[in-house]
Amino acid sequence: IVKMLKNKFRGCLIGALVGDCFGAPYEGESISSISRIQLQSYFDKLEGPPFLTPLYQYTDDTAMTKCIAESLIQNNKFNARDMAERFVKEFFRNPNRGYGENVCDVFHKFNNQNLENLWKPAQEQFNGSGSYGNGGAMRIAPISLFGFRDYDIMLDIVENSTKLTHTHPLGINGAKLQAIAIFLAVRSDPEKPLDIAEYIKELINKISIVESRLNRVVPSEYSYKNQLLKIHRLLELGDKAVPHLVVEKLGNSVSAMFSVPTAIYCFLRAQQSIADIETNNPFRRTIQYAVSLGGDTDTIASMAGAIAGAYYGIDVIHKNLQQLAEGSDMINELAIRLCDQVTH
Ligand code: R7I
Ligand code: MG
Ligand code: MG
Ligand code: MG
Repeated sequence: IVKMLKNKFRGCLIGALVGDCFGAPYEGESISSISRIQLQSYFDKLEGPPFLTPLYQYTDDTAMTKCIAESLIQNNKFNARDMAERFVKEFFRNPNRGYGENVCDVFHKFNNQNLENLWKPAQEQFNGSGSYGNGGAMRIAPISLFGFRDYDIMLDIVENSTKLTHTHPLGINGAKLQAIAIFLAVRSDPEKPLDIAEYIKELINKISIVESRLNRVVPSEYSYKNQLLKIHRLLELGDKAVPHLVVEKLGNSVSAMFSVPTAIYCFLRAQQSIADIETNNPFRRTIQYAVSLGGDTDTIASMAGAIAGAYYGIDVIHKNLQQLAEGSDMINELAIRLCDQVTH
């Protein structure tokens, strides 16, 4: 059981890394400009015989995921100051990892104010409404793993770690939804076919409770529960839910509301074959499909990859993809240490 858990932890964090690294080259492309044929050969080539290529660089998604994992491992609990310090250090060590346009202001304030008020810089974003970007959700995987034994503690850490940069309720709840999706995937047996209806039902139950506690009014069309219901309907359409329709219904943007449910859809859709994607590997299918939707491809592929990796385990991820991703040894090590921590 511990071995299976370790494989799932590694699958989750490496899945997030691989989605980030191989989705990044397409970030910001519109769905219409992405050729499905070209994407098929991109992944065929990556999984084929070795060829000379620099490593595929990870972006802010992984840089911040790494900070969270390291902070949890070092402190064996959530430590807001330590986590913020790691975000800042990491950002200034390499600010060119494609960070969100506005989150950089938070890092500069942390730096200038010597982390005096940990919560204020994020609250001040967007004239005080806080960011609803997917920057909280994109980095959440280590928290689902760390909190895998205690759901309530896990959700608490998700909330507080997200609030260091994102205080808009949609940003926070998007991070919670992504964390719950991983949490459930870790707990599902990959030897049995995933009960998709049950998985969505469980997500809806849990996110409904989260959304009922909203302490700020948001327009009713911005409901994660509604997005999950759309996922259900789209899945029933199978290949008739063409990529354009999926993007129209679920989105592919840098906002949490229009990217986290999309990532969950990618994971679920890839349980079955998908038109124009030729592979028997459900992990590859997940990220290739995520990238094919365009928009925030690194982040959506990373979030979908984290869920898929948490469900199937590390062995589903093609060795080449692991080897060609920058930082895979480091991320692998973090996953193993997180697993040791929760099993000891
Ligand atoms: O959320 P964040 O960390 O960005 C993550 C994304 C991922 O795709 C990464 O791969 C990276 O490319 O960036 O960074 P933020 O700057 O907080 O939010 C990202 C963007 O979301 C902002 O630049 C805005 O365009 C948009 N956004 C908002 N726009 C209007 N009003 C977020 N919150 C708001 C808002 O309240
Ligand atoms: Mg990125
Ligand atoms: Mg970017
Ligand atoms: Mg992105």
